[in-house]
Amino acid sequence: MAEQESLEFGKADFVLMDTVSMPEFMANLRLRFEKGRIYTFIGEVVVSVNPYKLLNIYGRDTIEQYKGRELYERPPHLFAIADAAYKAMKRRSKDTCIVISGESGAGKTEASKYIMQYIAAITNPSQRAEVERVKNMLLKSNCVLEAFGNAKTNRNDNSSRFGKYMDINFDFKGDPIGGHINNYLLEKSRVIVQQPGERSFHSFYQLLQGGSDQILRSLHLQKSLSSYNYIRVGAQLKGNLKFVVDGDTPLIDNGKVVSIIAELLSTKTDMVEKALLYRTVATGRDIIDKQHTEQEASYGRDAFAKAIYERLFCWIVTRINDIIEVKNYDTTVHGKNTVIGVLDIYGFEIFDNNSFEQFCINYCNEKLQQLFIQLVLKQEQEEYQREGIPWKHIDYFNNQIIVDLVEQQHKGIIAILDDACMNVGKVTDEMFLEALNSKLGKHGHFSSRKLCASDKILEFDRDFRIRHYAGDVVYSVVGFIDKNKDTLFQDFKRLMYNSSNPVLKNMWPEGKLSITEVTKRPLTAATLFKNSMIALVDNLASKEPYYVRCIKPNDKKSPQIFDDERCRHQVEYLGLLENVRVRRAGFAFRQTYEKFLHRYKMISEFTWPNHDLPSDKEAVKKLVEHCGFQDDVAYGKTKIFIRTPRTLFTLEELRAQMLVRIVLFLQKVWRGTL
Ligand code: AOV
Ligand code: MG
Repeated sequence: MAEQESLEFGKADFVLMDTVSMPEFMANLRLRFEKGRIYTFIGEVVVSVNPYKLLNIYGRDTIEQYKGRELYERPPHLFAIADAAYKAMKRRSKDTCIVISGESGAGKTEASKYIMQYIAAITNPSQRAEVERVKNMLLKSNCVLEAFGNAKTNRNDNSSRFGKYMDINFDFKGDPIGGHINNYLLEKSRVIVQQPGERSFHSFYQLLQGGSDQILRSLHLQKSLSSYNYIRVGAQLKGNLKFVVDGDTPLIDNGKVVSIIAELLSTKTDMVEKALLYRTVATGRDIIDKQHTEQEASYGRDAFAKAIYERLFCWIVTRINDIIEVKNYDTTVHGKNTVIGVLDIYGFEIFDNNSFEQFCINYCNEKLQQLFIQLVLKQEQEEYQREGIPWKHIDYFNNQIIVDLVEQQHKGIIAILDDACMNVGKVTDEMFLEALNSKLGKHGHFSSRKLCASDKILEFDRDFRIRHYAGDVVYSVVGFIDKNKDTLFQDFKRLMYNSSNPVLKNMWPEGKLSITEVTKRPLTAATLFKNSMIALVDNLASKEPYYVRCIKPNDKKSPQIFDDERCRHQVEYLGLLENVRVRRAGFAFRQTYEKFLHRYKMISEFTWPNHDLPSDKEAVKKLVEHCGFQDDVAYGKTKIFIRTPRTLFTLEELRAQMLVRIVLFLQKVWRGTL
């Protein structure tokens, strides 16, 4: 547990609470927030409350205070957890990961950046040029990814619209030698449409407002945001690609735009026009060009725009990965290359209108919560088992039931959605909802208005509700089928593959397939996402995890308001109280016998300056009995476990008193006055 700060700042570790109760937890959290102490430990977990103002707690001097120190020696901070993960990696050659969770706007992305900065600051003391280059790239990649992958939402002005997991590789000296970024499902629908009050990705505005006249001219762009349909805030439009209908056939309204698109994509105008208005279909042995309806043409255009942006984003990530990948590291010569992973993903979110994207994002948060539950419990249990100490079970709300509701094979929502998408013939979102209702109607965490007979608005029923671990969310089914199928006509892929720009061509390798070779049933968006989440969780579970649990203090982005109701809700669903209980029901503090002796041996004559007992374990037993703490400890195979924090503080006090006596004694020796 953390070094005690003055009590005026509250308890630095929730484990120190007099009673484990919600009121006491909340009172401590509020007090610390109001005093600018935004971090508090629960053992090795950092609870963070978004301060919504710049705090002077991330500078060089603070970094120095945490470098190489033990977790409980300094006040709670992200740096303490970063240092713990780093030490475990360096001293014990463990792959570790830092999992940052919390709802949208709670401060995950900011926390991940401070953690990266800390790791960069404490490594490479010898200033090796290659390591400096890698560190720079790791740090600077962030702002590029935020430009292209973050956007203003109604919850957060700089909301991550993609998930990010970054591995940092270290050499045997503990210096970063490379890294790798995995990105998860970019919310590409934002390219074409945003909810009221929200914006598209930052990059569009940065380009239009910050791009030089020359760049804008070369891209045929105008500075005014209102010119563009996809990012406008409701104004006159010029220069967008629209379709007009002549009889049944759509025509392109503004031919000039097509030639601009062709120029920018390094392809030919007539080919762009053809891809926009026709699609190639195979009917039996014949291959024909089928003309789009206006609706199909508009769908195709939007799908194309989304796909271009998504592939651009993935291309940027690949480029960054190429630059930061570990090069010339021979493990047979240099020893093991170890990893710290940092996970910063989109947080749980509820909007006025929730769609497929929120469904995926919230499912992802369910997976992470499940991982937290498993690892926090599992780790404790395993530690007690390993050390041969009996374990008392603590009850949790286990959200596995919701994870199953979403991802279970054949029965879960994703399986039902995929089934609907596989149907030949026209499948509507309503039919998908019907299937959900009939298959999941009895599930305790699923409901929909249609299932409630008393509801009068049955006709307009288009939504279903999931009772998530973090709250109820109503999802509109509108668009689920299209977004899950994520169809992009092969004609667009071929168009891009035939671009004379090699970068573009490389982004669209499947464009070389003819219509008869195209996979008829590619994996759906939800299934791809599910698979990537399962792989992510497996990866995290294989590492030693460190947790940061972020809390959003209010919905107004205010540095002053601590909204009790909102905070209590988050404390509840994050399971923080249970976390404290697990920590306390077990043992609040544990340390290897060797380290324990190193720190406290001066408080007993049996161990100071050295002991003559057969083992460190025996010496620790003697010391503990000498101090009278034997009822509050358990002896594991390699570690001593102390139940109550008070014992540890008493030990610390005894140590401090003894240090003073030793110093006084030494002074006397030096002065010759003894
Ligand atoms: P998120 O990552 O958790 O949301 P952010 O890290 O983007 O949330 O934080 C939201 C905003 O809160 C930031 O833009 C800052 O203005 C402020 N903030 C957060 N942490 C700090 C801090 N330590 N110090 C000062 N200001 C802070 V989302 O990406 O929406 O789930 O998808
Ligand atoms: Mg974020």
